[in-house]
Amino acid sequence: MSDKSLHSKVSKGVSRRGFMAGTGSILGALALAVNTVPARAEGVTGAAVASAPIDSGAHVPALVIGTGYGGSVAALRLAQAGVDVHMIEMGMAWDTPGSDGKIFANTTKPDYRSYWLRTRTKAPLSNFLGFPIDKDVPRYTGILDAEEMGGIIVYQGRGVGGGSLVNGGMAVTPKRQNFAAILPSVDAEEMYSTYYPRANAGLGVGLVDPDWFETVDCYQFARVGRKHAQRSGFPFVFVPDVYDWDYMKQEVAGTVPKSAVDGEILYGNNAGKKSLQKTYIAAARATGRVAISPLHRVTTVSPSAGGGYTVGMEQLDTTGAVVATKTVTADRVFFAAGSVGTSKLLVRLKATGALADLNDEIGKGWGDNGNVMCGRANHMWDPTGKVQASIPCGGIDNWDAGGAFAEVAPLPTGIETYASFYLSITKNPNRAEFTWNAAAGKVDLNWQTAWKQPSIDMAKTIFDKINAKEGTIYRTDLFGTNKIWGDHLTYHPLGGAVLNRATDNYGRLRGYTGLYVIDGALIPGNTSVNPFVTITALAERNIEKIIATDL
Ligand code: FAE
Repeated sequence: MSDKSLHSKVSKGVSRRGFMAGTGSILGALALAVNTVPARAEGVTGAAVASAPIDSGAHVPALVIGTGYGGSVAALRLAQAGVDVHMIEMGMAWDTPGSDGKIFANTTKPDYRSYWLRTRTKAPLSNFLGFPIDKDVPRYTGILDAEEMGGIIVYQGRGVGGGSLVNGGMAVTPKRQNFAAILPSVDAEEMYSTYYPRANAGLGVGLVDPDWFETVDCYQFARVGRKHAQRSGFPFVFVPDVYDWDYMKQEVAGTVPKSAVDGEILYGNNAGKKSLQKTYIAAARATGRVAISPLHRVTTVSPSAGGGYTVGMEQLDTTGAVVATKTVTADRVFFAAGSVGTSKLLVRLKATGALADLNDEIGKGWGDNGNVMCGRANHMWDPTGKVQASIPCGGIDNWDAGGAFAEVAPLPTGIETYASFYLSITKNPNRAEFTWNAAAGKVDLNWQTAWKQPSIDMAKTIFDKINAKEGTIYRTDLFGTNKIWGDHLTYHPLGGAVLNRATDNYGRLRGYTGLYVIDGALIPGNTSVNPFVTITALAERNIEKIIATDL
């Protein structure tokens, strides 16, 4: 795909609307069957190797750590500027079907592909009707990492495409009046006139057809969510997404294999979702200048004697075992391992002396984007539907009044649950710090579960009122027994190497020429909406400046 075609994809409807938030929710899995690893799944490792992994001793002009949003933007734009790029990705390539003929597992049937090196699933919704739903699965380099960081579980995508492989695709540009609080040192005019439109174009963002939305069973849950919101005086807004809406129409019409309408999302989507593999990464590969090494995990970065940087890495097999260690050199290194991945690397490298001149802002300013989940129990006359599209398309906007935006999220269980489910993004002011734990030889995060209370309070400004109006109650069976709030997790980690603090105003790490941060670690903890459009737009802004002035 050419850059031109990437840009030509901006949906006019989307860019005019000044979107509102939603979130990438997605949900628990009602697992019934657990697969074992089929013998041919091992071939996935082979496929990764076949995609030309980097050789030990190699030298590359630009090395990008991670293949999520920030990394993919950096790779594409550097390559277009004539720079050869090698991307290093700890997860799999996700380009080879398993024994069921599909690359990705269904949300309702997690299997060996679903979790990153776990022997038991860790579904965001842990319970249903009070019963735990997690299942044993074979340990494998699966797609979703549920990383337990002290007081919070941070969900992240693993593989070529990063979070775009597992997320809900909700592609939201924050309201302009909120931007100064999100990235105070960045020129808003420039972002809204150039970089947000460029990011939306590159990502292929579009909006559900509002007329079609009114007619289909798979969005009954959202129409019920809208009705309840509006009856309590809250605005309901449509939220853009990177799902191919025409494909979803065909799914509903029964003319193509079902994907979102069959609940595919949390463990990957086999058809309609425009993950980075189909957008930025496809365009980057098409330049002929970008190579990717999947199942390679960067462990060290340090200055080389002859200039540039020495980068150490481990090659993994699909059990997570290290099968090789490699050392390469690079003129420039872009940290794009995600907020947690980049922060953990930088904190360790500073503390252990490999990058001792990094400043004291490294590891600071981390937030959860105020994520909190809850469910409401509807009356029998308000069913939310047996079939629910896994792609959310609307939400309740109470940001100005209460500091919350609540995505009306699907619960694609395949049965009628009479539940309305929500993932709220809230204005939570708490910020945590990553620190080096020398005794344990690992990086810790000091987030406390109790720090979610401001998020719960803000979400309650919406749902207490709706419950009072509708005569309904909260579900207490989704996150344990007798537990209303999903306050144990985030889908939206942000910060840890904050722009204009740990780096300069364009992501250049202070203390080292040629080292850059270009992912969610730059954003100080909250975007007021789902983060990936902002991460992409900021990366577009920063890489343009870096190419113009540093190369
Ligand atoms: P990210 O996409 O996480 O990419 C980092 C990559 O680096 C990953 O592929 C890692 O495997 C790799 N990596 C990490 N450490 C290393 C290492 N040492 N060596 C090599 N590779 C490494 O980073 N956001 C939205 O805007 N809308 C949504 O609808 C939405 N829904 C979500 C639903 C779920 C379930 C989840 C988990 C997230 C969701 N998000 C959503 C968040 C979004 O995916 C996330 O903000 C971005 O993916 C972050 O982009 P980054 O480029 O920072």
